[in-house]
Amino acid sequence: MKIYLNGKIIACVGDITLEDVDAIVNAANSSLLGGGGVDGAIHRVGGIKILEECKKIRQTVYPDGLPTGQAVVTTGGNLKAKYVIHTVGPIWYGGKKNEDQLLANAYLNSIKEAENLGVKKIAFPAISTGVYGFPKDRAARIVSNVLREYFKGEHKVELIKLVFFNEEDYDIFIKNAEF
Ligand code: AR6
Repeated sequence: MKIYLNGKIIACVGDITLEDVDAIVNAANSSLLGGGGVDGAIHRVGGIKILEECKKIRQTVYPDGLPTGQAVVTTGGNLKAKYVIHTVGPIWYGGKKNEDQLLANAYLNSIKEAENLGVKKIAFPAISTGVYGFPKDRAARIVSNVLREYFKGEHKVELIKLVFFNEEDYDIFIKNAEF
């Protein structure tokens, strides 16, 4: 575990579905109807209620799916976390399709949703760095810069945990983060 910015950021190894924070972020896809990776795990542990709420979001605000970089909220179902913030990270196409900015947007819009909920402690998985193929070292630089800037300004969220699924991903983050 590594602590940054006076305890405002914690990077650690773990399973995000077990995190005891106010809200966990899901690396979803634009369908919001589930998938593999961390998305599959969150729906599996959180239960059917989350999927039902996602379906409702699709029927109302986002009939064409959640655009990349945006975020929406459901309750946490059976998870310890009270809420799940679902965001869609960019698919990596080589870096010329605005992937960096879209990844930053996914983090920032998720934080915005947390602020709207009035919650203080949230946890993120390493969005886009699995199936979506975003380079992990590059993601570490982008995410650390986005979060550093967030905490520099006026901020309502007090703790952001970055939960890596294995030691290797955690190490890549630690080596490349620019706090
Ligand atoms: N806790 C924490 N991190 C996890 C967990 C977990 N339980 N399970 C996996 N990870 P991915 P993406 C890590 O592929 O790249 C889904 O099918 C994993 O090791 O879950 O944004 C969605 O439905 C990796 O580091 O998300 C989308 O279709 C990170 O979470 C698509 O994948 C993200 O990997 C999204 O792809």
